[in-house]
Amino acid sequence: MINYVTAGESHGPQLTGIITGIPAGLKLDIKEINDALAARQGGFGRGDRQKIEHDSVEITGGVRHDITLGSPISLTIQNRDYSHWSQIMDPISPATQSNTLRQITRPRPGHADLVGGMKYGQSDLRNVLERSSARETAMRVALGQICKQLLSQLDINLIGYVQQIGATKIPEQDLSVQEINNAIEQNDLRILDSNFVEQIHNSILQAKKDGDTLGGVIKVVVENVPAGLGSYISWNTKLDGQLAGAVMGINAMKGVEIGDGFAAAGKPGSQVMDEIDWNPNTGWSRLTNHLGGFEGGMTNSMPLIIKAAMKPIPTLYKPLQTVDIKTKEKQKAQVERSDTTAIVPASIVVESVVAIEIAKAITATFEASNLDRLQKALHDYRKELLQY
Ligand code: EPS
Repeated sequence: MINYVTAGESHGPQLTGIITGIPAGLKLDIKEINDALAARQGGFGRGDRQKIEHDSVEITGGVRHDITLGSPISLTIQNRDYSHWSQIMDPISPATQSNTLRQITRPRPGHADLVGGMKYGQSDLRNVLERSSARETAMRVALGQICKQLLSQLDINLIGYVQQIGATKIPEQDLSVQEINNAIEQNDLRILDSNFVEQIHNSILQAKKDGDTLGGVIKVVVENVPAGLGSYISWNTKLDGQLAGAVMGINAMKGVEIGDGFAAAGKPGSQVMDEIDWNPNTGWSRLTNHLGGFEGGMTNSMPLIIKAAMKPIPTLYKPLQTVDIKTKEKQKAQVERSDTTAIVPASIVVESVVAIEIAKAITATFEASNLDRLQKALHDYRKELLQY
């Protein structure tokens, strides 16, 4: 079964990730992983940090001649910015006056700063900021893209894109993963309709001028997932619950929806349930997909639709009120270099964690030591479902 852990601070030497449970025999496309890392760095509204970084992954275990071995896969991504922070973020040298400069004592509302300091007993909130920073999501993307490549070998494809930035909502279209991919590649906002680009660029520029930030909504579509992943038998085996937890576990997420989500709550059942259909060639399906591909915590063979609401970034250049943790004086919050919006990068992060959770469910359901065997097991299972 797939499991993973990441380590590393935002301005420390590097990010490290280890993922277990990836079958042996998967050919990894490192360029594809690096392309996703580059995409996560991009998008309109990013700050100056991304001019310094050039994220690319180094594989240090679990892979030989670009084929996975079935053993834990370990990855690293260098933080180039560490060269500017090597004294302050030195993991080994004891603290001195000169290497503890740039302390943070004025917590930013909405950031982990204050509560993290209280919980871990930190007098320099940098010790919180460094790990709570969304820099860590670079590694989740690298790990998630390995899972995306595994899913693609099982004919399961997915994509994350941006549905709303600030108050601007992009009208929805019923498109395949490939069509979504083609549409969002046309602009630097990962939105379906490039006609909105100028308006959104202006709103991001305005927010930046105002010292403010913007959030948004991300949508992930997963195609060709077989029915029956997850289970109704216990709350903690429901796959929609696991997905929601993983998505909410991404920095700044404040809401997760499956299918019509909150909108379904206000409609009569007749407009929400997806009527059942059967065809001798394609098997079971639903006439609509309001429930986003889930019934009873299990996939039902319709595309999975997962949405995530991201709050605006809490670091404001026009800071809000806070209280200095040392002097207890009312102050303006610390201003740190940051992004105006990170909704575009977050869409790749959400896609990546969704890929991990689906891959996790598949490798927990079928024998997955080896890719050929897993492919065969899934093929047989799909055939069996067709004959149900
Ligand atoms: C972040 C603050 C900024 C972002 C960072 C997340 O970093 P810095 O303080 O170094 O400018 O750029 O995101 C990344 C570094 C990244 O790679 O996504 C924060 O406080 O969460």
